[in-house]
Amino acid sequence: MRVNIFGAATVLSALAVSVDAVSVPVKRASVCNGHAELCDRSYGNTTFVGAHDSFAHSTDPLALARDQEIDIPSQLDLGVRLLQAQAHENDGELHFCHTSCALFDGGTVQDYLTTVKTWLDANPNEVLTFIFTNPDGLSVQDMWDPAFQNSGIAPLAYVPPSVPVAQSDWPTLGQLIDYGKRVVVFMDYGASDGTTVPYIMSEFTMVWETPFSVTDASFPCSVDRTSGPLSNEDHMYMINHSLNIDLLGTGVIVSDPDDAPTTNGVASILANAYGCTQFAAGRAPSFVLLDFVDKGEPFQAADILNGFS
Ligand SMILES: *[C@@H]1O[C@H](CO)[C@@H](O)[C@H](O)[C@H]1NC(C)=O
Ligand SMILES: CC(=O)N[C@H]1CO[C@H](CO)[C@@H](O)[C@@H]1O
Repeated sequence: MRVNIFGAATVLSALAVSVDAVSVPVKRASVCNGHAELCDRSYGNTTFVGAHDSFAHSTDPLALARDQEIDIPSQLDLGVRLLQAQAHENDGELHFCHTSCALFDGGTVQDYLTTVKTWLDANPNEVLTFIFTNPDGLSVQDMWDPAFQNSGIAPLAYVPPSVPVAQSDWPTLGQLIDYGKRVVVFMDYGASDGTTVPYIMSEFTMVWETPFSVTDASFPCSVDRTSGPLSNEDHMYMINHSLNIDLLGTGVIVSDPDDAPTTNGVASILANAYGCTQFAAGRAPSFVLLDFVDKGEPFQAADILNGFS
């Protein structure tokens, strides 16, 4: 009897697969980004920890332009699921550099993406977001797309049916994983808005940010960079939660590793997040962007914001 029921179910599910082989995934993820509950949670309703200037990692305390201490695979292994980075052209190639390549050169974007692809292959049930900063407006088609294609990440990148996507309209993490589209790519300037390179999406039409280069430890919240036509409440949002110090009163703003255990502590992150909910219909931030992600308890804070503790 048991055997028969089992057999019938197998035939039925095999039928479902053959009838709609293109759109029905054969296997469904049961744990997504480390939590079973997140498989049914909309991407737009999930809080992710992000690494600011993820490529600018160094253990040398004299490397003042560093914003991280640990490398990209270590950041991802810790639980970082948003990688932020800023690119410039260096010798005709796209490099991740902090402000200028003379100050901190993190190597080519293609090498960086290849490193991330290796990690994604080893961690198939993880959804990852990139927010890339393109201050020089370098061509998405000629410079960015080749780096994504050559690294093998482009086929994993999610392309929504139309843009901008409202906060409540994103697929669940389970859907992104099941359909093999578990990388979400945003760019601040120069995205092609669904035309030439549709997987590189315009950040501010869907994600607003709090101010950056903050030197006030109380992190007063306000909506800084954003763009229409969606209302701010229909955007996801990112808190830029890193505290900077004015280097010896010179006006040069650098990130302060000594302070990171406090800034990345649960109390400081939650206070910043709760200060922002007034601009987001009571919702928590989608992204908590941090310097020195290995300090403090940011993943505990994200668990609280996601309702897990
Ligand atoms: C997700 O939705 C719940 C319930 O409305 C809310 O409490 C939480 O802040 C939301 N989180 C995000 C990141 O939108
Ligand atoms: C201080 C800080 O973290 N600033 C960052 C806020 O986010 C934007 C966009 O991702 C970055 O360009 C800033 O450097």
